[in-house]
Amino acid sequence: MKRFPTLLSLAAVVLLSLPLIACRLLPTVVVTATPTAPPATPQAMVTEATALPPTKTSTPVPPAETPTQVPPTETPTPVPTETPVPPTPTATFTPTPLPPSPTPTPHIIIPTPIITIIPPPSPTPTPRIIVLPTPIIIPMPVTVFDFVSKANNAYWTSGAGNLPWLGSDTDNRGFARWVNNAILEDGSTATRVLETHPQWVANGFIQGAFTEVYSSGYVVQSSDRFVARVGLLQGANAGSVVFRVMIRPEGGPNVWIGSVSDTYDGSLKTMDIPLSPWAGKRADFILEVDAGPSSGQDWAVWVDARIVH
Ligand SMILES: [Ca+2]
Repeated sequence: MKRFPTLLSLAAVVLLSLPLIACRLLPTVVVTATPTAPPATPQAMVTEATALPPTKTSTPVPPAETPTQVPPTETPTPVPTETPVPPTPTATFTPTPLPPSPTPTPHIIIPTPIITIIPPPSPTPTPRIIVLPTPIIIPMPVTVFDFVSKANNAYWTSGAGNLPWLGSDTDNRGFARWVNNAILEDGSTATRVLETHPQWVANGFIQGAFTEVYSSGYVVQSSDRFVARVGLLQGANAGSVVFRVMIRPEGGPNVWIGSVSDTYDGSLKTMDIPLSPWAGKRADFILEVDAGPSSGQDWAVWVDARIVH
């Protein structure tokens, strides 16, 4: 008796499953059947079966299946369509056609000269170009006759008559002599001077006739001059004299051509006398010193006396 309820249960399950299967096949059919009686529990059925004989008409109605709710259809999210990126144009390399190669020109090979550069020696400084001013050419005068160095050949006289050459500084007739390394009134020293002291009297004088100029054959040139520097020796404080020069040209007359006075003033005097008036003539000269009112300390000297050309 226990197997029978089990078979019934299986049959009930199959019956109940049929609508479900039908619903699967027909999803839109909704079953609205309402059960007429509540299902009996197996225990009750067992109890009823015990009390009443089972009938085949009392087939329990399977419970209505709760309609299956169809899940809402999910709205598909629109997928943004990607904007197509235009393809980047690819740089295309177009090869530049090469110019046609020129016709090769025949080369003329000229041999290059070999230049050897000789470096200057380093220690030698760069030479400078010094521009000098235009020189002023002053012709040095040529000495035609030197009265100082030829004084020994002159004829010396004074108011007392002829005087010896290389007189003595103690001769009161006057005297003529050379003085070497003479210290002059201006403090300078001359290698050799001609001292001519007049006679030791007031207005005394001394003369030297340089006839050698004439006897040497000298002829005056137009550019000749007589030049001299005269003065007193150092210490001749009371000295005061006059230097004079005479030309004695051929055929005369004799002429005093120059004179210069000097006192002990610390400076020498100069004479520069042109001889052009006697150009072309032979001549000689006389040098004279006058004492003036006093002959005291008339230590008169010719530092330089020359005819220059
Ligand atoms: Ca004097």
